[in-house]
Amino acid sequence: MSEAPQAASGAEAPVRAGLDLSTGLLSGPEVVVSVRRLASLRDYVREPEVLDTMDADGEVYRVLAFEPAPEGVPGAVCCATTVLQPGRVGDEYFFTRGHYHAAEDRPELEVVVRGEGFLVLRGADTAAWYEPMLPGSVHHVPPGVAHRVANVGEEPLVFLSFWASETGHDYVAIARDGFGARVRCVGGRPALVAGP
Ligand code: M6P
Ligand code: ZN
Repeated sequence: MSEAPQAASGAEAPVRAGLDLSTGLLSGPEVVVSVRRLASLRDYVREPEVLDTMDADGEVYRVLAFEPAPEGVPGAVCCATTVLQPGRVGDEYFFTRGHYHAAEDRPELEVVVRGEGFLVLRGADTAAWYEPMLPGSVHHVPPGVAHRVANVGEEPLVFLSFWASETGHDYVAIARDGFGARVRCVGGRPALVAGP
């Protein structure tokens, strides 16, 4: 029979962040919450005039981030929970802005806790493609690949992301050029549709 593990002697270190394994939500004194509301996505959606008829203050997604080192500074692994609400602007499903990494050689990992989504990916010289996101699915975003998530289900999409602290976010190219494709409802089903 194995013996019970002995407690190590010395001072107890505080837990810096906690993950609720059933909901996927991160919490703790170092977790920073950012909320993104509909109005801030006006320049990103296909039909801004439809967005103008909706609740500008409505929450589209929030990010609960635990970043042990500041963005751009090497030395830590960061993680975040993203909670992306269900909904559409016209036929376009709610989505995260999407970004390249400032450090082009840095990848990212996404793990889905709950909901259904499309992980939309594109390289600087490649057309967009996607991976379906389902509870438990794990997605590797290779270096140099822009990534955006759309919620194609009827409940909040909750996923965890992991990246190195030196990675950095670069929003400029996506804000200007988009992904060249959008996740839209076509005949009652989600599809990645090419177009600006
Ligand atoms: C995931 C990660 C984060 C990102 C967030 C929201 O949690 O990729 O790094 O910040 O999604 O996406 P965006 O920054 O593109 O709005
Ligand atoms: Zn990223």
